[in-house]
Amino acid sequence: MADLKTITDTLIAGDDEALVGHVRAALDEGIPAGTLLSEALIAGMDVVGGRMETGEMFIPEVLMSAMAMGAAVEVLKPLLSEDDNASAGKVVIGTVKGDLHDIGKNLVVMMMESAGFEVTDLGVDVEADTFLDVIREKKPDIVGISALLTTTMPMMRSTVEQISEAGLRGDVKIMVGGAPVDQSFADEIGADAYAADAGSASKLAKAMLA
Ligand code: B1M
Repeated sequence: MADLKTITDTLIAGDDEALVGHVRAALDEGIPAGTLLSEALIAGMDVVGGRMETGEMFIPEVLMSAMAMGAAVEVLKPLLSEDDNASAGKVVIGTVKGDLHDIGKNLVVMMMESAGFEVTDLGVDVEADTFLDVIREKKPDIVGISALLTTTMPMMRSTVEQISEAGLRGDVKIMVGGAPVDQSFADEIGADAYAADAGSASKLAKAMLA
């Protein structure tokens, strides 16, 4: 019997194989994928974050938890899809320059793809120039920018500024997100939208283009 606490503990321990086994078992027992994601996995990453802050966990251990999280998300991915798969629009997304965090951004990609968006994922540590080049090339409806560090939030601001300075601001809507970002920061830097989590990011993206 796989319970949420076992899953959280296994994620914190960074044991990817055991975690995938527990997640599969929990799904077999009828626990919904969304519950596993939010109440066991994301909750576990929050514990990891707290331990990282207090020095109880170090970067290599945090990375193992992050890798285990990625493996578990792969199992959940097909089950988290939304069904109304009309072609919803084009999205270009990336984590800003200087920031290597991608778990949350990858969840946003997953939810947007499953909601029918064609997503170009630029990965992490993305220069503003790369956003500009890809906006020109792909002509997306929405540009998504993620930042997980307070120290990379200024890069988010500067990326938005550079999109404006390049004369591309009228062509795209900009959505921002990531743990340190909030609505007031999004307003301050002139983004069109802020989403607190992957589910609301995909819903908001649909609403923005409706
Ligand atoms: Co980092 N890290 N980390 N880390 N890390 C945090 C963010 C931190 C809060 C931990 C802590 O101290 N408590 C802290 C930041 C403090 C701050 O800025 N004030 C921190 C730090 C300090 C660092 C380093 C500087 C540590 C060091 O080297 N001394 C370093 C920086 C490296 C760099 O980026 N240059 C670093 C490194 C790393 C690892 C590489 C080890 C690893 C990342 C692995 C990876 O991503 N592949 C890592 C991890 C795993 C974390 C924590 C523990 C977990 C992040 C995560 O994946 N959360 C994190 C603590 C925490 O968040 N509790 C921490 C789960 C994820 C599902 O949530 O990313 O918030 P989140 O995404 C959510 C929403 O934010 C939203 O939707 C997602 C899903 O619902 N969202 C969007 C995200 N992007 C969005 C975009 C949108 C819309 C919504 O629209 C476009």
